Formats: sequence, C-alpha cells, structure tokens
Amino acid sequence: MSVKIIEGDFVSGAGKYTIVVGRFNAFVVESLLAGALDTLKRHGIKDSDVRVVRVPGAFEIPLAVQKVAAQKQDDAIIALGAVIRGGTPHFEYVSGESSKGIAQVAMDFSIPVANGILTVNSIEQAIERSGTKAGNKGAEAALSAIEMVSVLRNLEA
Ligand code: INI
Repeated sequence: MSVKIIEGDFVSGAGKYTIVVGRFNAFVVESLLAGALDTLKRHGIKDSDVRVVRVPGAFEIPLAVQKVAAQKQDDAIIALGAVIRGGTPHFEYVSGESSKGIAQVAMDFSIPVANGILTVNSIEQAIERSGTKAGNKGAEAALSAIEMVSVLRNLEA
C-alpha cells in the first residue's frame, strides 16, 4: 500500500497574480514588492499576468484583497505591507485586522492569499526581513502563492 501525497511545486504555478501593497513604511514595502515581482518573474509568471494594487496602509489591504478576489480574475493574491510597532496600540489593531482580514478572504473566496505583511517590533527587524539577513518576506510570500496555486490545481485534478 502506498500513501497518496498531493502537493505543489514551483514550476506549474503559471496563472494570474495580483499583489496588494500598503504604502505605509514605503521604504520597506518597496523592497518586499521588488522581491515578490522578481520571484514571480523567475518562476515563469509573465509580467502581463501580474497586477499591483496600492492602498494607503496594511489596514486597507483586506478590503482591496476582497475586491480583487470578487473579480475572480486571479489564481492567487499576494498581500504586502509592513506594520512596525511604534509604542502605540495602533500596531495591534492594524496588524491583527490585516492578518485576520486577508485570511477571511482566502476562506470566503477559496483563493490563496499569501501573507507578506511584516509585523515587527523595530525598523531594524523590518529591514532584516525585506532583503537583508533574514531574507525577503515579499519573495517568500510570492513563492507560497505559486506553490498554493499548484497544490490547489493538483487537489482538483
Ligand atoms: N499602516 C501600516 O501599513 N503599517 C504601520 O506600521 C502602521 N502604523 O503603525 O500606524 C499603519 N497605519 C496606517 C493604517 O494602515 C491605515 O492606513 C490608517 O489607519 C488609515 O485607515
């Protein structure tokens, strides 16, 4: 008897992708976006199959993700933002609501929504995760979107 394993890969994720990006903390988020775009391109996703939607901040990301999902044009959505703790309760609200919101859209519309929204304590941690010693979370989010597109196709096959 052998176990049937259903999984994805990084070569069969061709399809349409929309990246929703918060402008807040732009110096970090632009590096996440560059990482995501580079990863999509290097995995064979055509530029013409990628859209970028910009919103003010992470708090606005879920609504834009919901609108994009409702269009039913994409195979996956990638959410990018940076929430950096500033000693105010705003951090908890913005980070909590943005993560919860995009997870809800994924379930409501049955579409992969990759979470590339950094929630960190300091600007240093944000820089580390946007292309320096801790990698680029935008690139990682794009990779997980590609893998999920492939997993879902294999699940439906
Ligand atoms: N938005 C972010 O994307 N990151 C943050 O760190 C942040 N902080 O700390 O305030 C932030 N706030 C703005 C928020 O996303 C909304 O744009 C704003 O509240 C208007 O609705």
